[in-house]
This record gives sequence, structure tokens and C-alpha cells, in this order.
Amino acid sequence: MPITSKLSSKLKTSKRLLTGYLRRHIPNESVFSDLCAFGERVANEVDGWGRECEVSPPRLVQYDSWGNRVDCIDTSAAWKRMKDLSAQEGLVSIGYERPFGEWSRVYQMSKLFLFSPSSGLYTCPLAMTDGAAKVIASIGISWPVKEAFNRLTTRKSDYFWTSGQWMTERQGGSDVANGTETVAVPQTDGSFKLYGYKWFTSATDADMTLTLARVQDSRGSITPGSRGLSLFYAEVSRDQSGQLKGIEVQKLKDKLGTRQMPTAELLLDGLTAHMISSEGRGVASIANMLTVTRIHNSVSAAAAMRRVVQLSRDYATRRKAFGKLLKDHPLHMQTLSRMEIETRGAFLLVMDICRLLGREEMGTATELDSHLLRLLTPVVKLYTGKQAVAVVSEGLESFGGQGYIEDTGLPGLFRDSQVLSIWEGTTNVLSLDVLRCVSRSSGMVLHAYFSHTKILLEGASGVSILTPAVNSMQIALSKLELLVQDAATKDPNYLELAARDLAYSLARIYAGALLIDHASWKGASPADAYAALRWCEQDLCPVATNHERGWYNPGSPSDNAAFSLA
Ligand code: UCC
Ligand code: FAD
Repeated sequence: MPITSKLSSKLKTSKRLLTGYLRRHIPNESVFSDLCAFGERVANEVDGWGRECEVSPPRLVQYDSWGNRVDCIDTSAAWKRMKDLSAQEGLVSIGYERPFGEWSRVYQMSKLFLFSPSSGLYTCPLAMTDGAAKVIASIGISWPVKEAFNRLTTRKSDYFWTSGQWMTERQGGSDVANGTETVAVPQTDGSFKLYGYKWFTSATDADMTLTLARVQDSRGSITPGSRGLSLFYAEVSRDQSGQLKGIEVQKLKDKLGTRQMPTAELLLDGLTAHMISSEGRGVASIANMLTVTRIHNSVSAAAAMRRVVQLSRDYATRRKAFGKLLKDHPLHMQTLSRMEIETRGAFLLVMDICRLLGREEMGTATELDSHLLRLLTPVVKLYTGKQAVAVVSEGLESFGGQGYIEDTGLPGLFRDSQVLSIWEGTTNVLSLDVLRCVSRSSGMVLHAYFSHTKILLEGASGVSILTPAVNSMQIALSKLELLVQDAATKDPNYLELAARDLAYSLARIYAGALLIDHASWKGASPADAYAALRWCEQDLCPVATNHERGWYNPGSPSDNAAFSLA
């Protein structure tokens, strides 16, 4: 039996920080009873399905027995059950039903947090489905996407649709503006036919997709770059003979992880589609999807960390080495507590962006909240994605050789965490997104960041145990404020080299403020205070440290290139 199947008691303890957070912010019994019931279901039933998805990966049947092209993607029964469960449990719809007003996203994502590591990666299609619904809600729920919206956000499993997000082409997935070759040919009825090659399409068993393409005029000309990209809605359907309409599935990708779900290369050969953005506003229009999918990514990252910490903790109480249990080896316990601290920081970062998203959707967000949401979405995605890989790897090692053995389920958790820093924007690409969002906002985004971080720290002023943490935070904040004031005078090379460290600094300082804020709450536990203190002992502002070291000085780009390519 995979180790990840013995979950019931572990889920109970894993809920401690989640429970504290929810008791503080949504003290509503129906939230608790739903989450507890769902947690039990995940532990006792769904986790087994997740394992089945891993051991019975999807397969592509391109031709039927009579040589007819069918391009069927066969998925496991467990994968199909995940779809039904997702609809019934409202894993997407809660975000649109909004039963708890601005806290509904926190509630929805708390369910996904429990579900994610057992979901057999079904959280991937759910992320894109939620993202597509968000795009439709933002452009207007009317024809041709009205029914799609209703299906994406339903609780009826036989009516529920999932969506794809086809942005990546052979020429590149980060640089979408230059990488997109797909063209959209206008039809007389106002629709378009798409022709192109989509290089990565995940959860390709989806019912519909949002995708980017360039409109081709009557002379066959297109507009290059970002300004030529528009956003299209297309349904994935079959004709009477069972053949996909306008799509050929070229192959399923042979991937390091995420093997539970199909990721295909698709040839679009006259796929009927509808333009749903203004012409040339494709990237800006799909940005809402990116916000939502990046938040889902962050939830999955925090959840993977939580799962592995719980399993490692449990193993430490059972496994003996050198005559005593692992839990009695101080160095092993130091390793586990470092994992726990990272996990807590990630959890609070994630919940805070869910809080901000909820406020934005209920119309209660201040201008400051909107700036924070825009800034923190890439920051939290890139930080938690990277930390998930480190924490899950450490967790796997905490099982010694058993961590490396397939039937424990741990290698799958490790493989699946590696994708979290690649898709939905790599670490560097998101660091540059942070830089762009800061530089385009004339200081407003950073003003929001500093103001809110200081508000979070204010609550700790009377809590003496937290004083060392607050002091470290104030030093880090001052350094960061000085550095960003100075940044306006720096050349673009300096800023580009500093981008990743800047994003990390924003993440660490903000997580520190959230941990301190949570530890100052009257219902907080001693562990909450300990986590805040320990978090703030690390270098909270690596961008200032590396600036002082001269790492971004004018010679650095050529030095780095000469060294790396030598
Ligand atoms: O990878 C994928 C995986 C699917 C599976 C999902 C699973 C999720 C979690 C599951 C958990 C288990 S789908 C593909 C994802 N692809 C990316 O993430 C692309 C990465 N590249 C970028 O993010 C780049 O920064 C681009 C593509 C956005 C850059 O495009 P441009 O056109 O060169 O950049 P611009 O000029 O900065 O942006 C154009 C417009 C601007 O608006 P205007 O024109 O009004 O000034 C930007 O402000 O788009 C706006 N914009 C944004 N707005 C760009 N990015 C954003 C943003 N993040 N938020 C708001
Ligand atoms: P590249 O852009 O070639 O990047 C290569 C390296 O260069 C990266 O380390 C990157 O950080 C770095 N880099 C790039 N530009 C810069 C820069 N300006 N400065 C510094 N460093 C830079 N895409 C979809 O559209 N839909 C999907 O459903 C989908 N599913 C996926 C599923 C899986 C399992 C995987 C692995 C990918 C999937 N993708 C999907 C594609 C994914 O979004 C892209 O792979 C990702 O965005 C990176 O793009 P790329 O592969 O072209 O890498």
C-alpha cells in the first residue's frame, strides 16, 4: 500500500494551521463541517483514485480497428471519477457561487489544498477551468460563451465541462508574443478557423479551450508580436463518425511527472473558434486566466509541502536508526522543522492571495488590494513553486532509501512538484513580470506592498515574544525601501539581474509579515510564534545583500555569460 494512502490521522493534524486561519477569518461552522467531511473523503476514498491515476496513465488511440483516425485519449476510470467529484464538491463553482462573500475563494482553495496531493493532478484541469470561467466572467457572460460558463461553474457532474489553456507553441511558451504562429482565418458567419500547432496542451480531454491566435486578413497578412494576438474560444467536439473536428492529436508527451494527465501536441486544422477579446488584446485578456491558474499552482505547491511534511513527521515516529526513533535525533528534527517553517510561510502567502482575489471579485477590494493582487500573484507562484521542489525533495530524503521507491507514492509527489516552477511562467519569467508590473505602476504597486506589510506588523507591537522577528522585518523593509528608491536611477541590466532576488525578497518579507500577524492573533499557538521567529532569522532581503556584494554591477551580465558558456 502506498504510504500516501495512510492519511486519515495525518490529515487531522495537517489541518492545524488551516484550522487556525479559517477560525480567524471565516468562523462559520458550515465551512468546517464541509472541509472535515471532504478531508475524510479525500483520505479514505479519493487518495486511492489519485494513485490509480498515477499507475494507469492516459493513452492515445489514434486509429480504430478499421484504420479510421479517431484520436481518442483514454483516461483511467479514476480520472473520470475525479471530474464528477470536482463538480459535486464545487471545487470550481464555489468561486462563482460565493457563499461566503469575499472569503469564498479562501474556502474554495482550502478544499483544493486538501484535495491537491491526492487528486491525481486533476487540480490541473480544474485550475484551467476556473481560469476560463474567470476570463468569461470578466468579458461578459453572453453568447458564444454563456453556456460554457454555466458548464464550467456547475455542480452537476453530467453537465460539467473542463477547459484547456493553449498558449504554448513550438517557438516558445514564455515569449508568447513571438512564439505564436497559429492563425485565425475569418469566416463569413463571424467565426474563425484556426490553423497551427499547439506544442503543450494539458488535460487535453477538456471539453473546450481558450487559446491565442493571429487574425489573418484577406491578403494572408498577420500582425506580429503581442499586438497581433487575440483570444479565442473553441469547443473540442467530434463529428458523427467520432472524429475530432478541426484537431489532430499528434502525440501524448512523455513527461518526467504529471503522468496522470494527458498532455498532447495538437495540430489545429480548421478548428472552429470565436474571438472573445478585442482584436490584438489576446495577452491582456488571458491575463485573468493566468492570475487564477497561478493561484491554483501556488495552492498545489503549498499542499505538496504540507503533505510531505505530514508524512515525514509520521515516519519519524516509527523509524529507528542508531538505536532510537528518528524523532529523537536532533538533526533530523531540525530538518523537519525547517520544512515545516517553509510550509507555513507558503500556506499563508497562498491564503493571502486568495483573500485578495475574493475581495477583487466581490467588488470590495481597495486600490491597494488590487495592486497587491497583481504584484503578489507572480511573486507567490514563483516562490512557492520553487520551495515546493526543495521541501518535497527534503521530505523524500527523510524516508531514506524508501523515499526513492515507486510504490511508496513519494517519487510521484516529487516528480509532480518539479513542474510547479515551469508551467504557468518559469521563475525567471515571473520575476521579470514582477519587475514590469512594478515599473509600469509608477510606484503604486510598491507603495501598496510597503503599506500593507507595515499594517501587518503593527498588530505585533504589544507581543514581546515576537519582537526579534519584528525587528528583523523592519531592518529588511528599510533595506528594501532604500534599494527600490535607488532602483529608479539604475540601468535596465541592473534591474534585470536583480529581478529574481527582488521577487524572493518581496516573498520572504511578506511571508514574514503574515507569519507575525498570524502569531499576534489571540487564538494563535506557541508554534505560530516559533514559526514567525524562525522565518525571520533567514536573509529576508537577498536583493539588498547581493546588491551590497556588487552582483548586479555593470560588468556582471558579460561576466555571467562568459562564465556560464565557457
Ligand atoms: O503552462 C501552462 C500550464 C497549464 C496547466 C495549468 C496548471 C495550473 C496549476 C495546476 C496545479 C496542479 S499554460 C501556459 C502558461 N503560459 C504562461 O504563463 C506564459 C508565461 N509568459 C508570460 O507570462 C509573459 O510575461 C507574457 C506572455 C504575459 C508576456 O506577454 P507580452 O505580450 O510580451 O507582455 P506584455 O506587453 O507585458 O503584456 C501585454 C498586456 C499588458 O497589458 P496592456 O497592453 O494593457 O498594458 C500587460 O499589462 O498583458 C498584460 N499582462 C498582464 N496583466 C501581462 N501579464 C499580465 C499579468 N500576469 N497580469 C495582468
Ligand atoms: P523557454 O521560454 O524556452 O525557457 C527556457 C529557459 O529560459 C527557462 O529556464 C526560462 O526561465 C528561461 N528564460 C526564458 N526567457 C527568459 C528571460 N527573458 N530572461 C531570463 N530567463 C529566461 N503550455 C500551455 O500553453 N498549455 C498547457 O496546457 C501546458 N501544459 C504544460 C504541461 C507540462 C507538463 C509542461 C512541462 C509544460 C506545459 N506548458 C503548457 C508549457 C509551459 O507553459 C512552458 O513550457 C513554459 O511556459 C516555459 O516555456 P518554454 O518551454 O518555451 O521555455
